[in-house]
Amino acid sequence: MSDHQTSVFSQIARAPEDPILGVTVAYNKDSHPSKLNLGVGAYRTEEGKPLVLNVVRQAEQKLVNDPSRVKEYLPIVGLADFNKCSAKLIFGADSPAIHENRVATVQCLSGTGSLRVGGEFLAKHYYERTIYIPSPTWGNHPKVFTLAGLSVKTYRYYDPATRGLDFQGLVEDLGNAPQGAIVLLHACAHNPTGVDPTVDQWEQIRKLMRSKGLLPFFDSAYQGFASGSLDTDAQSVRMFVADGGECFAAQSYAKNMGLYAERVGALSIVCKTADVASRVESQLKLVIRPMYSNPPLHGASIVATILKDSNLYNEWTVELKAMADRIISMRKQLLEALQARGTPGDWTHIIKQIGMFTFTGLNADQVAFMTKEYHIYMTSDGRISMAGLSSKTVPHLADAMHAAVTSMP
Ligand code: KET
Repeated sequence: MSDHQTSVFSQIARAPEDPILGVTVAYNKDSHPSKLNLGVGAYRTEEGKPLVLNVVRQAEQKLVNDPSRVKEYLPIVGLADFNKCSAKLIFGADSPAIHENRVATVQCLSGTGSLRVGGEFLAKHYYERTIYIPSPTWGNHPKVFTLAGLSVKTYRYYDPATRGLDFQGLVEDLGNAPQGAIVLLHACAHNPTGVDPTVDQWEQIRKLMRSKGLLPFFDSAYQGFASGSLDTDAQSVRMFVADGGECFAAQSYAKNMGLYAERVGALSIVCKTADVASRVESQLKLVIRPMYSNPPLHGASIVATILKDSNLYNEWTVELKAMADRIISMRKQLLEALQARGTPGDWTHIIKQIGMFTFTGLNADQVAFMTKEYHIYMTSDGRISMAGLSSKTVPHLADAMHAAVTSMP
């Protein structure tokens, strides 16, 4: 029975806010003057302002001044220059895989879109539809891959007792994975833990995975943000490409170029031969066309302009290093502030962890307390975006952490 007063959706349940982006929604509703958003991984300046990189401004100016530019559709795979430069950025300009035309690269909607297109491709064309993701991992990973049609399992990654890598657990779990299973790896600056394998451990992971035919799928959302060097942060990926084996890489320019809202990223699939790569690319087009047809032009043009021009590229590396260094200095300041307050516990993991986030070890109740009493917003797993912190706000955060730890141990 239907009547015109009743919506066909009247039975619909209200969905919860996203665990990460919902933190910003709650923050925006708070009118307290000293509120602080340390939820989403977005870089802010010492003044607490979003940053548009100088090289991005310059590239945009160049684009605006070029009257030959038009707004025609891009090809399904995106901007050719952007794809070429993106592959070079992650695999290295001298990568044999690139020179041998064994890499299929498609422009996608930032890191998330690249993961989703890669996931859909695998669900359609790969024989083992299980993907292993680290525990814990970025909260969107299980949703992206499940909706893509893969079956998601986890492998041990982080040990809360040592606040470090559970290397033995990782090796055991990947060792027990079925032959051919897909393995999601964070290329660097693991989110949310800030804990990365050492080069030696990467080598062991690589050998184990290759011996079992496990398929590596790298998520590279923070290249340059971990060490401040684009090459150092791509080392894990390059080790897996150097052995001649196959590998997936999803790149995002949201963080390292500050292009969050432009939604610009790339999916690369390194194949054994050029012939396979070109057939893979032809099938990627069949995934993309019915999903969003073809990608947007503006962000990709900015990235290509910067990556093609050696002056802009060099300037970018300097600006990127400055962002990475500011985060490292926030780590030092926060640790010192907690030590100065005599906050119970060992907090040295704050300076040992890498990348945008500190995985504090604070529990959900302590986080809720800090939000209620101090108007500090962060994800309930105790993750703090260090990029949202400044010298001015460190004392406020340290006060809140101290109170949370001492009043609700
Ligand atoms: N991978 C990882 C590991 C990641 O942390 C993010 C974003 C992405 C991919 C996707 O980013 P994109 O904007 O699609 O290029 N992480 C931050 C923002 C978010 O959750 O969307 C975050 O963890 O705060």
